[in-house]
Amino acid sequence: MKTAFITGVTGQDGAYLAKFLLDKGYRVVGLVPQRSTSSFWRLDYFNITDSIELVYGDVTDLSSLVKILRTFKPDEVYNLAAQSFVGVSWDQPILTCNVTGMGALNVLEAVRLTDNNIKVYQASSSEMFGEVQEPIQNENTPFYPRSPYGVSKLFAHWMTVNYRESHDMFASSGILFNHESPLRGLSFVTRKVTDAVARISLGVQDKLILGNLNAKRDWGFAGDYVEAMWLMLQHDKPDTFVVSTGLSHSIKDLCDVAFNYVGLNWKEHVESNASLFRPAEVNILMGNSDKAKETLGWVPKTSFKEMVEMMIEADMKRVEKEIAKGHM
Ligand code: NAP
Ligand code: F7E
Repeated sequence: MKTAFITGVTGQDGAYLAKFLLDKGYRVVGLVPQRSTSSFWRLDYFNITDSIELVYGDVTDLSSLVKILRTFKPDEVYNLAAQSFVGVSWDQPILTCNVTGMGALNVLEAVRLTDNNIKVYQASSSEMFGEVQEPIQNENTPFYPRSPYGVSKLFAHWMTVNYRESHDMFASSGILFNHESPLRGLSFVTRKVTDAVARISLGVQDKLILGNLNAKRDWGFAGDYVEAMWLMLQHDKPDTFVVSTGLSHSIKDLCDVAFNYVGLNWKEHVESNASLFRPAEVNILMGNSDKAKETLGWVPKTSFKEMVEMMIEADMKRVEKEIAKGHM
């Protein structure tokens, strides 16, 4: 039986990946940072909280990572831990760089110090392309990050490449474009929209205030994307792969699809407020994942529309339960 160690196991991707690996017969060990209130709602969603060995530790604490690797001797490490909200990275640039950037280096260093045969997956991001240098981005597109988050991810990406090249480690970097699901945090735009659509259609909200409606993203489904992470570590050599759908939609398109699904016109409910604009915006992202398709046999399975509708269905059920309990 293979053992996988996942940092960020309580996040969106952590939950999908843990479920995916448990279904494959892995022993899954998950890192849990100390918080005043820990929440396992995403793991509970899949009913897998008790199937994972959850251990306290933090990616900013190298000693905790070394201790865990020595104890559990994993075959594969998936570094998903991050301060992942781009907007907050301007308010907390140092924390973001410590967790998202230095945290990744700590994971690589912990593996090098413990057993450099352990395979490492680093969760890199399309935010590294930022102010895009080519209309469609692939593994050879130059980077131009536009936020402290993007800069910290670029540091982590190059560290992963550097550990691969200088320490002969199996360290792969997945440059994943935006991916969403019913487990997405409520502050990200897709979930903010689907949650509002559920509330508006059930009569407990009227308006939705968003920021820049013209930004465009290449949005995929998290459940599809965690398979690509795993495939990267099953490949015969470590490498860098773009994971995307190849299609880009604006926030207006997102609103249109989401409000249409419940028979509403988004223009009657959505307002754009400049206070929610970012200091530096990533205007458009669109990825080319041909390398992942040809090398790993990975293709996205879920369309943008299917994903948005899946998220609305889940939000409707949750909001209906809240209304029934009088929690509005
Ligand atoms: P997420 O939901 O925000 O999850 C982040 C996880 O990191 C949470 O479990 C969080 O735990 C944990 N974490 C935060 N600080 C930590 C620390 N100091 N030590 C250990 N764990 C810590 O993010 P996601 O959407 O699942 O994304 C997973 C990874 O992929 C992240 O690295 C993200 O930056 C990257 N990524 C995401 C996307 C996307 O579209 N989703 C695209 C490209 C790359 P708490 O909740 O307890 O803080
Ligand atoms: O913003 C615009 C916003 O916060 C998407 C993270 O997982 O994907 C994610 O980063 C776009 C931006 O995601 C609102 O200005 C408009 O242009 O959903 P988001 P993100 O910044 O693309 C990448 C790949 C990651 O790696 C990150 O970890 O939507 N937008 N109005 C808004 N965004 C938010 N959050 N809220 C709004 O009201």
